[in-house]
Amino acid sequence: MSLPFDRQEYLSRQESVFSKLPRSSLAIIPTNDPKIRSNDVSYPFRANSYMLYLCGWEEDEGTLLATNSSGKWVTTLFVPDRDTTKEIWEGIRIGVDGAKSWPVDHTDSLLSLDSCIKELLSDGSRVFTIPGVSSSLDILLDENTEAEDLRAYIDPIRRVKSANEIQYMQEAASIASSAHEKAMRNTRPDMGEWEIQSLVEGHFMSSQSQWSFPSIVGGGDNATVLHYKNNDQVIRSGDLVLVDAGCEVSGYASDITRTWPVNGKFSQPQREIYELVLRAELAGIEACQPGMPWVSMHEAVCETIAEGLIELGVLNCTLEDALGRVEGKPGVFEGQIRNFFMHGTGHFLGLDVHDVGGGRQGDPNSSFLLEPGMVLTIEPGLYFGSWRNDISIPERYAGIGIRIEDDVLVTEQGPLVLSSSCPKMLDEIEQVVGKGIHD
Ligand SMILES: [Mn+2]
Repeated sequence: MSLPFDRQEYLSRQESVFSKLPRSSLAIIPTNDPKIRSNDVSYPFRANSYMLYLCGWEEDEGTLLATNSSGKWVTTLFVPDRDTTKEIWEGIRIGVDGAKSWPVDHTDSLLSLDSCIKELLSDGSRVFTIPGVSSSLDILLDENTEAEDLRAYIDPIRRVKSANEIQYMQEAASIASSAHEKAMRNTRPDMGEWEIQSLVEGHFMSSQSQWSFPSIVGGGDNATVLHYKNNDQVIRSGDLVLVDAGCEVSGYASDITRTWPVNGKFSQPQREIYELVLRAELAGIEACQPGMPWVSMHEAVCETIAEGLIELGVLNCTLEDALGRVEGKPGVFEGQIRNFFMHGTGHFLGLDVHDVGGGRQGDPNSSFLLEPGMVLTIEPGLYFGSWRNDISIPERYAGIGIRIEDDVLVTEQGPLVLSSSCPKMLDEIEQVVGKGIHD
């Protein structure tokens, strides 16, 4: 089997991380624990992203250990032993010998991991690990030492993608763009949300990909529930459908949202809100410039939405009241726009769909600047749930939920939209919806 990256790329990632740790320390990177769904059926296994990042080990057990006792970092990958009885049922394992072709210095049996860790701990080395991933490792470390969080050293490195990583992310964005377009082309009134889901996810599967998070397919009011997941309602003519779905290529995620009218024609009120969300999204993308603060996209989006909601008469207040800036907290807005746009503008994207290294816009701890190689989503939305009884929802827009989300790479020349092949403009969408497949 071949790994997504060559040996050198993994080794240079390891070097970037480990060279920042104190000498005479120990780093332990576990993979996820397998999870039982019920009785003897497990959830499909997905390796931990830190493990994939540092050495590409995908099997459902394994731990990477890095030690530095003589001034040089040495890595050992502990993996399950070959076991014919288990392999008859579950497939051939890579095993200790097979794992030697992974980008590590040594391999060893997982059975010797605990005693090896205990021995290394006995000299009082500082220990770094990813907490909350493997419960048995957490217990072992808790009993023997005070482990420190390795994520602080890896996350800033994972934040900036290499050319090879960007290639996989472009592929994931292209597959998800086609999946959305395919679903648009085959949408008709009175379709079930699940049927649209099957068009999107069927395309992922036929492209040898899989979802990077459970797909959201919400018709009408269901689009106003941010993490709607039932996908079990029929969508009537006159309603919009919101589809938030993405896939993975070699572990790298895409995450795209489009909203379209199931009968192929936006009503006037739907058009008004769609145009505003689109304007905000384009302003957010434009703000993805190298050297700009992480909060700049959220600022641009919120300002556009506040102005637009005032223009449409949804808000009857000053721009400042609509935004409700919080002194000393750039990128934090608590004004009336939050009744209708209640989430962040986006997040980093990578091996995790909500990738590490950022935090949400408005988080005062996220004060870094954008750099070429960062990939993030821009995803403003407006939600007028007719079921909301805590705020007043304008009659004209009741039942409308619209979000538009693209995957954006920051380059020296400015933003590059990886999901640009997915229809987004109003007339493009009206031309595509319900028109059948043209691959
Ligand atoms: Mn997203």
